[in-house]
Amino acid sequence: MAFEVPDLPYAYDALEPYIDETTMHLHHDKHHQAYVDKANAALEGTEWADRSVEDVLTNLSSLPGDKQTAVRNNAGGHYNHSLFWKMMAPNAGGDPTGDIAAAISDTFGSCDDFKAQFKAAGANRFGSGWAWLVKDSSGLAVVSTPNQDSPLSDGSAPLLGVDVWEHAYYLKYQNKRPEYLDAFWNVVNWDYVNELYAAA
Ligand code: MN3
Repeated sequence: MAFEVPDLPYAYDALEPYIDETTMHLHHDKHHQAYVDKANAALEGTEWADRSVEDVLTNLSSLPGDKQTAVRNNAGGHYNHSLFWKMMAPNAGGDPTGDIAAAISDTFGSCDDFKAQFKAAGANRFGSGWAWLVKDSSGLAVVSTPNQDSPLSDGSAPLLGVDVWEHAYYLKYQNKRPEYLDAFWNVVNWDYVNELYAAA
């Protein structure tokens, strides 16, 4: 089945004032839809057309050579954004909870040290991309990916990600990406991060 943009799990204005309603409309309805449309177009007629997005992204090098870039960018965009909507929630945010809280403290020393590292990964990503908390074979790590590359394609399980493409923040924060990254902590859905951590 072709990929589809999932509905937002909350209203478009639910993340105000941290993430504005206009950005959510454009980001979800236009940007995410474009990734879905282009991923479907790239996969159409190939044996990968009915595979899950996770399957496609973990096997990029097995795809037809002339499809790999389009799929990396657009199936990656679909997957990353599908996670991103669920990684945020209204009436959420604050410090980590549950098992991930202990794992973060063990790995990074403290929640504040983790937040500083995650923010730096997002602020220092040159151009467009993402900052992530991932689980790989050695444990938790903060990484950054360019464009729409997914941690999945590097063999890591994404647990929390923040989109630092300008389309994610420019209407409200203009050039102040670090302010957007600070605001992001107010909408992090730690329940979902814990779900991903348990499944990783
Ligand atoms: Mn985006």
